[in-house]
Amino acid sequence: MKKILLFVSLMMIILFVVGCSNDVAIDDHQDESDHTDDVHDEPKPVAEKKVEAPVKTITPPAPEPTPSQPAESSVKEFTMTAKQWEFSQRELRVKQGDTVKITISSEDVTHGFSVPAFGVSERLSPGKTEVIEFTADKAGEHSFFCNVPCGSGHRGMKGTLIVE
Ligand SMILES: [Cu+2]
Repeated sequence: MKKILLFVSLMMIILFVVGCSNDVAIDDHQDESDHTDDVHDEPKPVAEKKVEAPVKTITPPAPEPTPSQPAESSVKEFTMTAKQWEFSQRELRVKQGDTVKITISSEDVTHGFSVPAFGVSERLSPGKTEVIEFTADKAGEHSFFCNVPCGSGHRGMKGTLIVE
């Protein structure tokens, strides 16, 4: 008797497991209601379409050339004259690293041409042309002036060398 009971319950269990796993409607395991399989089957939730947002690739701006590597240096030539009491050019503009070449002469008395920032100090004797050359390796605004006393307007003989 015991064996039969065991067998029957075993069968029940197997049926139950099979019925559930196969999703096959077995009357025993269905509700008393008249639900048909179709109704019973819940519509599978439609898998949400993953709309992938367009990936925004943010390109970092190209690194600027390092300031320690100045662009091509070149020779910047200037021709100037000195006279009482001014230089023919009050502003010279160059790029850092440029070679500055200044051809300069005096039109009257002895003058001087000095750019302390670059160790330039030239005496300009009348009738003589001097060529001054140096490397503008320091950025900034550097003053140049006459450093030979030449009269009442001597102090006004000055200008600016701009190194960018
Ligand atoms: Cu002077």
